[in-house]
Amino acid sequence: TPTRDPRITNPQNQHLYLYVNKDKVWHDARDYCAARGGHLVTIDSASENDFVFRLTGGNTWLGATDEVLEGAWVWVTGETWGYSNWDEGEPNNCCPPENCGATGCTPEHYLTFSDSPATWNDVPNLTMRFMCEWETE
Ligand code: GN1
Ligand code: CA
Ligand code: CA
Repeated sequence: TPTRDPRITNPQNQHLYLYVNKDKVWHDARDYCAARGGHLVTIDSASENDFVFRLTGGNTWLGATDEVLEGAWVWVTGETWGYSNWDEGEPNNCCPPENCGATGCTPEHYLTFSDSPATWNDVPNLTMRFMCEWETE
C-alpha cells in the first residue's frame, strides 16, 4: 500500500510544504530539498510567511542567502526579492568574531526566523531544522 504523502498544501498558492526535523547547515538543508525535487522554502507574501511560521514554530532555515554579495539577498529559486519581513535592525551582518556557526565563524549570510515571531534575521551557518517547498506535484 502506498504511504500517505506527508506534505501539507497551502490553500493560498497550492504549493506543498514539508517540515524536516533534522538539524543541518544551510547548504545541506538547501541540497536536501533540491534532491527531493523541491526547494528550501521561499516566502513571497505575508500569508505564506504566516503559513510557514505556524508549521515550523520558527528557528528554521528560510531559502535565501547573501553569501555571494553581502547585502544582496537572493532566494534559492531565483524568484524576485519582493516581500520581506525583517525584524527591527535586521539584516545586520552582526557580531564577528564571537558569532560563530557550525562551519566556523562565517558572516551572517543565511536567513531564518528571528526571536520575534515570524520576523526575519540573518545568522551565520548554524545547524537548524527547515522546511521544503514544492510548487507543483
Ligand atoms: C543577536 O539578540 P539576539 O541574540 O536574538 C542580533 C542578531 C544576530 C544574533 C546572532 C539586535 O540576536 O542580529 O543575528 O544575535 N540581534 C541584535 O546570534 O543585534
Ligand atoms: Ca514560496
Ligand atoms: Ca542578524
